[in-house]
Amino acid sequence: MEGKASIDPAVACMLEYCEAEGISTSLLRAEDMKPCPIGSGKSGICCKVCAMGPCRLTKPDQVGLCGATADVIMARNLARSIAAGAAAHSDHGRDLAFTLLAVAKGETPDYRIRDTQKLMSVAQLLGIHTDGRQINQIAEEVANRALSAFGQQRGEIPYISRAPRKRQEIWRKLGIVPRGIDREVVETLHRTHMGNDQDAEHIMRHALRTALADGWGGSMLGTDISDILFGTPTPILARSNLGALSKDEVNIVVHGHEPTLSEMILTAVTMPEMIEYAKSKGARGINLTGICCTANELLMRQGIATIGNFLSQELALMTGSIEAMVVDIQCIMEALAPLANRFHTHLITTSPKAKIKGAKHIEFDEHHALDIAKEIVRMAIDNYPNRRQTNIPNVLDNMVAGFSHEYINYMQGGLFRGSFRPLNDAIIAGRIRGAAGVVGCNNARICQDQAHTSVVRELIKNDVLVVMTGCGAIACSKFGLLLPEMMEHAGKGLREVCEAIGIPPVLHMGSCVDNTRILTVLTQMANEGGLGEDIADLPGVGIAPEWMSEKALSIGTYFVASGVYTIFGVTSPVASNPEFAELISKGWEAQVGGKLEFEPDPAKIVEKALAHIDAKRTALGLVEYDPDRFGQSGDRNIEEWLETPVEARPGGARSLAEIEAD
Ligand code: MSK
Repeated sequence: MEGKASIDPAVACMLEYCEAEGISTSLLRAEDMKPCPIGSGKSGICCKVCAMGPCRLTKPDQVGLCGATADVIMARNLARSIAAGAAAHSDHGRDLAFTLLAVAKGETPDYRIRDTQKLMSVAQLLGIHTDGRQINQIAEEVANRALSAFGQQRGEIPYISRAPRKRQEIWRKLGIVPRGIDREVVETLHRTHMGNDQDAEHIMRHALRTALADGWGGSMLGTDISDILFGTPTPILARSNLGALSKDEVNIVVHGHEPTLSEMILTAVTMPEMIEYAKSKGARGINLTGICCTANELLMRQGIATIGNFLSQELALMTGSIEAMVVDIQCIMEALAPLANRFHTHLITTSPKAKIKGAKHIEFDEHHALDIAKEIVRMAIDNYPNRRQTNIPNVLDNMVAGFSHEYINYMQGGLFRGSFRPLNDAIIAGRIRGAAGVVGCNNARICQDQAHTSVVRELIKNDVLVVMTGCGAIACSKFGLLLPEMMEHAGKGLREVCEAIGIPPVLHMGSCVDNTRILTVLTQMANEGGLGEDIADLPGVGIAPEWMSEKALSIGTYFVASGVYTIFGVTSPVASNPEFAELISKGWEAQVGGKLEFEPDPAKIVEKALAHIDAKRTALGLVEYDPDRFGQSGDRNIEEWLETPVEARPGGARSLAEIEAD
């Protein structure tokens, strides 16, 4: 990578340490190992679906040994990545459904249903009868109905009915409503096997269906069941960055994506017997923090600090302060194992689906969750006396997280009058220009957090309300962007709305699975009225400025299939084939209303996003966006008004305090 590796001062500090100690990290390896220009789709395309290849196509009209053309190879590669991403998210959702089933059957004494209201609303969405039934009976049927959505062979997965009616009709007309979550993933692998589906447009249409099985299937079930089991998030204050590691407590870091074990570890670390045990080993207590989306899960519901996003995972170990890093699934670098061995850290894998050579494996089983969590916590405590010199950067920021779609509804009117009317009205009036979902990973090929933060700053400056998830949200949390104070940097209209409701202009909505919360928000906005009838009508965009994972491709594709213009940064896997790039941009737009584009320059991403938002405003017949129309109300004006001498105020009006002082 050229230029700075990260804008995060904590990371910069740790990289200096790496250099001094001669330790390699992904950020440094990115300098030594350049991406393959053909495999990346930049200057050609590579097919390796059979043993006659890999065939590398680098010249115009060149074909593979079997005659496969560049567009078909590109479609196969991209569709397979989308299927892998959909499989990862959905398998996560499936495991949560199994946990809910075990809870309902009374097989897991350590878990309980924390949000019965959410259970009821999910039951209703799934068409499950609730009147006069016990909570456990309803939960069991919800879990079984969720599980059947994975293996279903015909018909439609249940949450399709949650989308705006017009959107459902588009999907049905195109024949892309998922029949079953697993079925669509398997069919992608079948279609892209050597010598099968060999029409790029046809392959990519099924990729849309597969991604929908993720967004409106596995992921959405994952989010809903997590809320049922662990609580639906509401705003919560928390800390962010490596400075949240403790110098004199046992540090346990959870990393990956699942809330199941990490919630139990949280229970274990707050038990008096565990705290006493930590003290007996010379520590002041136990400090639980997280990385990546396991962190986001604990943050959203419990306010547990995040110490970093994807590219900070190796650096966290080098602080020498972590007694145990407990990992579950996804986005966990293999490099952690040799690194942990250089320090005193126990790297503990816990999923039956994810082992790492060199790590300790303590397999998680929800039937004995607390016992396993206590074993892990004890192991971390026992490791505390082995701690040597620590190197924790003194970098810390605060954030407000916890914006579920239920809370966003509630904050616009309270318990009885909650709705999306105020948000829609603010967009219609032009106070808010539009909305953007800025999500996704870090990528070692570009400066960490720079694209996320610059895109978000520009959007709010231009009166665009931003919702975030995943590592993008963590990036912004490290720079104070998730605090209400950031409204100072928002456009005048957006600031008025944030002041009136009391929210930051950037809302943290959760982990990468929780991108489905954004789908629900978009649906509620479309259903509320005044902004068209469909998600594709809304003045909104999706952006993944620093993406790297296959899950990001699946998320981007289900947003496109749901009608959203989605822009990916960093690099384009379709750069060498402009016709194919057109197929998933204008081609998809003509079919589903959303399009997928790749644009590495963050400034151009913002330009494209704003142009799209304005075009949607025009199509809806809304007033033209004017950055100076608003700003006459709000806290700042009250302050200015109070500073104005009474005689210079219109009508000589006085505040209550001034009247009382007289
Ligand atoms: S953890 S998928 S690096 S957002 Fe969800 Fe972060 Fe991307 Fe993993």
